[in-house]
Amino acid sequence: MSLHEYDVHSIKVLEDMEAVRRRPGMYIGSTGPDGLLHLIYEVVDNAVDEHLAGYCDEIWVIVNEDKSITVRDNGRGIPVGIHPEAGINTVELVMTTLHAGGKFERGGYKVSGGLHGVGVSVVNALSEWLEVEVRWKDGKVYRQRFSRGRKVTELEVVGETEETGTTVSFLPDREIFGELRYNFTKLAQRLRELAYLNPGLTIHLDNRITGLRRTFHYKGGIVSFVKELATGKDPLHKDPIYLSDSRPDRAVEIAMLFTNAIDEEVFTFANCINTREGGTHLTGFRAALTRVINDYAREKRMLGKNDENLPGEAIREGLVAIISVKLTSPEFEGQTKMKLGNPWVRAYVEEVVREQFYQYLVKNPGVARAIIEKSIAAHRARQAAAKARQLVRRKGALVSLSLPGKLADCTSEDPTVAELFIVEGDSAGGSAKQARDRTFQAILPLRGKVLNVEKAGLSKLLDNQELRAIITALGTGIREEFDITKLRYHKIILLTDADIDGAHIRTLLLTFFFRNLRPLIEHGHVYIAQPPLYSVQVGKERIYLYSDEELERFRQSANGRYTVRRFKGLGEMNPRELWETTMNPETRVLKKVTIRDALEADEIFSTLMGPDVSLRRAFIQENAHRVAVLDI
Ligand code: 1YM
Repeated sequence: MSLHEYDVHSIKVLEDMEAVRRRPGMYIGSTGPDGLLHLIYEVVDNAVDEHLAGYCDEIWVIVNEDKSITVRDNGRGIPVGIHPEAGINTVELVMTTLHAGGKFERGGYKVSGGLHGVGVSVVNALSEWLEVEVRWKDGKVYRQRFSRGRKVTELEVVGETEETGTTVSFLPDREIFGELRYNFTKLAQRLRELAYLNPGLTIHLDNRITGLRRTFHYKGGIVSFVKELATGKDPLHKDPIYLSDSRPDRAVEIAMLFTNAIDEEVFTFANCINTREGGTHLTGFRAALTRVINDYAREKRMLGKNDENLPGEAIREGLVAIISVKLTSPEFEGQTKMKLGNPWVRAYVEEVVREQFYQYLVKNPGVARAIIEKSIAAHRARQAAAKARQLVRRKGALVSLSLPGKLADCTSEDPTVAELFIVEGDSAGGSAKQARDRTFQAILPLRGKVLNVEKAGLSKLLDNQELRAIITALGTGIREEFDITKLRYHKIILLTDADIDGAHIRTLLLTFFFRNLRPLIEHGHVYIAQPPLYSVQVGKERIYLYSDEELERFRQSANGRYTVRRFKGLGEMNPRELWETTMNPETRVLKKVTIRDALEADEIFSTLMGPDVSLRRAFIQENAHRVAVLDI
């Protein structure tokens, strides 16, 4: 490569790194807590890719005391030689080149598309410093350092070693991320998920800020994952059903367990990325499942000639399953890039499930019978429920006739302007009732902790007074019965304290909405109010501050005397303050809840309420340290 080419290359590098720093959101989604996690995932993904390529079986993730992150693997090490096309060492190339796809074609089931797979150079661009260490097969340790995407040292030999592997350490740039606060709960969950999806892999998490250490290793892979998800769910058979197929360019693994629960819990992954919006792998799976069950049921005469087919929803009632596909070039689409798009995957998954699930049923007739009997019962129950509903409707017993007693309704009957505040606690509810503009704002106070909706079935859920009050106030009905045209308020605003308890209740409510009233979130009707944490009096003027960072910034810029008051809870605000800061549409700040937020709440919730005691303990400990935030 000539000098000229080299200059052109380095100018391009600087431009690329600058572009990432100017618009970080484009590359990592946000510069909030999720963005920080993204940086870690990006580096971890490279180590996982090395595992998938067959060379690495252990990964360490360390959160250092200075808030820098270290990720280490025992793979081959990023190649240290000069890259034939670029003319610079490959480590530097990987760390400074935005990989726009095809730049360095790497084989295997690499992560691509979506928000992951933007490349580790993005991490480099957004780090105050980044250091790569490669333990190479020539017995030498190589090191190179960067700062904000720019090379600080050449690749140097700094020692000797008998092992191979890569270590990447970096300190996310505070100029971009502000205060560095990691959501350890989410990080632990993701690493745990990766360990489940890759049974040959051990992942260590060492949090030197909290002193918490965990090791994730699941020999049973997704079979153990499904078992864990199904704990407390009354299974129809003991061992999850496991189906798998693997070819050079594609692989699929499915674990499923049928239970007597009502919910369907099917999680899908493509190249270890959680495809929360589903996609072609899910479609193929569902089609095959419905087909196989109906074919088998007819063969065994559990369904008669004149019986209609069992619908998929009835078959999937109580199903807990993981579908994990791996492919060389996944395409991610959908609103949040979390939906698998490759059309051929549908037929592939469908074929594997049709053949192998059918074989399973033939070999396990007892289980087959149990699944089909459950499906028939579920189908009958659904039909009966639908009939009963029709009957009730005809009788004219409309929900809205009996609004909950605690609801302080608004006078307007126009849903498009009406707002419902769901308020934590009676005293805050009282303040809100005084503060509101009753023409369009309704208040529903909630008492105490809302029911744990996780393990509760539908019938129990409807016994819960607080949740029933919400359902009747909204007027829409829930789940299959949900009818958005009956919605009585177009803005549903959750108003909870700005502390851990408040966050907990908000998580519970979001989970409840997500599982029972999802279209409300999809249509953007659900909001979170943002009450201030502090009120500051400067002479005659009063300012409200919404976070510790805002207070810090205020303190740094303030001159003269001022007094700070911290609100311990909503109940401490007088009605005028509550109106000004949180309820008045002219001055308040509302956060619209997205499906992503709700999904996260759902996951956090599962951790909090789920069977993994150590995760729950970690969550609580971390909150006690005030380092983890529930950012919803
Ligand atoms: C702590 C992060 O990045 N490990 C890692 C990265 C690579 C390799 C091995 C690797 C890949 C290949 C061949 C290949 C990367 N290499 C590249 C590139 N851990 C971490 N471990 N040899 C080594 O894919 O062919 C990019 S990442 F481009 F240089 F091949």
